[in-house]
Amino acid sequence: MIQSSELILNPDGSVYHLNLRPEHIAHDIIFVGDQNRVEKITQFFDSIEYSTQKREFKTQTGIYKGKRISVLSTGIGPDNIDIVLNELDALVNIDLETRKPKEKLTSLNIIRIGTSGSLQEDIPVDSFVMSKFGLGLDNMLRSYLIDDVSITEIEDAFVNHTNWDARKGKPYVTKCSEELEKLIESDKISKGITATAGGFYGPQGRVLRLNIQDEELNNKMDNFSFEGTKITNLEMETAAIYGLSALLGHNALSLNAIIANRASGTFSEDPYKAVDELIAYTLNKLAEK
Ligand code: R1P
Repeated sequence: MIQSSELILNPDGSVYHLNLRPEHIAHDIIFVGDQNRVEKITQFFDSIEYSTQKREFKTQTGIYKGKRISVLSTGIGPDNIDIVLNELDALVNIDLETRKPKEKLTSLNIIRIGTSGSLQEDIPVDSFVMSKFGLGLDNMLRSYLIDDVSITEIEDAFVNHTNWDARKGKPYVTKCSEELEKLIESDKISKGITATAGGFYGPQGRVLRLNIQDEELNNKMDNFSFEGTKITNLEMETAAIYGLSALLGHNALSLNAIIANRASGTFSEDPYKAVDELIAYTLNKLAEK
């Protein structure tokens, strides 16, 4: 039995941070970072059956073209992804009454619709990127036993290529769900490795007033390629989502609208438009499933 200090439930039986009970979530779930993006998606739904919010975690569940979908905001960063994935998994794979893992496990389908900065000149602002792999520059996933899901060959190649300082912890590489990749892919979407940082400024090479440990890191990432696959973009959730989903038995895919190009120093003139287009594209693909 899992103790109440380890799996914390609210008085109404909902999981501690997400405020959700098992009946409140669909098996197809869209993640967004920004809580205001939840309604940008559910405004297209035929109906909404449930809404809740605690802190940055806002969830709405409803029907889109006959399909039950939940949309959930994760907030920013891999630490939040740890909370979101563990609590969602508890909703489907732990009996909250007996506090024991279920024998028959359920796989959720998770698609992130995010915003991100491109590292490649030829992946311009307002385009879309699908993350074939997540490259975690944070250390969150390394609290778990990840040998079965992490891709050591790419990790080692990246560490060598960047002369990565071991004091920052070893980067981890995780993979998307091939099933969801096939469902969503099209010639409109670039594919590559998405680097996930544990912060927005120093961890992504932005210098304001503080010196950073490796000023050349973004250039080195831009030049990195593993068997022809390049690092396309830099954001703050994908590698953690892929890693925890793989460990827990869920299917995950991350899509990002490129709103900044770090190589050319440009920012989208209308970032909301690109996000809206990616939302419409993804919802229609999900409805076809
Ligand atoms: C940083 O501004 C946030 O934006 C990006 C990053 O991953 C980080 O969460 O994604 P979202 O727009 O989905 O939040």
